[in-house]
Amino acid sequence: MISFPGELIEQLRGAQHIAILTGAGTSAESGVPTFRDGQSGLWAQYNPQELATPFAFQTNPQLVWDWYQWRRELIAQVSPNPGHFALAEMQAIFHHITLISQNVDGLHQRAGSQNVIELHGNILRDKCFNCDAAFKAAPPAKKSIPRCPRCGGLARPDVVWFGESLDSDKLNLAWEAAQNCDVFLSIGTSTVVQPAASLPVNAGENGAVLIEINPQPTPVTRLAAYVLQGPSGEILPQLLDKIAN
Ligand code: BJW
Ligand code: ZN
Repeated sequence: MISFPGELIEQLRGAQHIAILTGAGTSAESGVPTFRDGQSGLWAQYNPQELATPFAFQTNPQLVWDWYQWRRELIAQVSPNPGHFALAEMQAIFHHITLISQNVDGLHQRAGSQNVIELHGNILRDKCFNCDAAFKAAPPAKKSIPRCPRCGGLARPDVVWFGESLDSDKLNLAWEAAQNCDVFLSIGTSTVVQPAASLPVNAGENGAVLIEINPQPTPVTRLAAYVLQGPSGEILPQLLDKIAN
């Protein structure tokens, strides 16, 4: 059992508005690889410039498509972990929680979370590379790239690649939550990818109590009032138990 500082529990219980930012580490215990973890992260094996940029898709659409289809297949086979469920339950108990995720795997929603702000999109949707029209994602087994029913352009996953802008409505909601919360939790993210990485910094500058949950230090660690070092799938259920009882 983890022993949480009493003050941390009091601050969570008394918070008017809690904002939560999650990253790939939140899904690690479900079996979804993170991006930047040494040996196991996706970027240890694959070059982001060849897979997660519009230029990569323009240059070699089939390579990019195959990689996303492989990840879709993987995600279809996994389930939310106790960390996802604890966050969903927290949202149900405290109605003043904004959940912001960089994850594209939809596992928060599958665990029951509502109104998730998906900053980097969702891998389970496709959109047209040419005209942006949204359409239902191809099944993971589909090897050929579907065409847009509207303009004939190639389908691509509805995720945000490097060099692409985030949806401005979602980003505004995330900024608002970071600026107005009194407690901000940064969970399972390396906080190196902008603009998401600025959310905890911004919240801290606006007076929020910053809490980090991560087995490894990140740029946020030195700014955080509380650092809960360890896997979110273990820490979050215990934290929920403590604040709810
Ligand atoms: C555990 C755990 C366990 C392990 N429990 N924890 C300003 C300065 C410098 C650069 C830029 C800037 N502004 C924009 C940029 C460029 C770029 C950027 O930030 N680059 C940096 C890398 C330097 N940003 C962009 O291009 C963004 N667009 C943008 O800003 O548009 C405007 C603009 C354009 C051009 C120029 C300037 C402005 C878009 C970013 C899109 C990111 N896309 C990806 C791919 C999504 C699709 C896909 O899935 O394929 O999003 S990249 C990847 O990183 C993915 C993630 O959401 C994102 C963040 O990663 P995350 O979640 O933090 O994962 P990891 O792996 O990094 O960390 C995992 C953590 O978990 C670790 O800390 C572990 O310790 C921990 N962990 N097990 C808890 N069990
Ligand atoms: Zn189109």
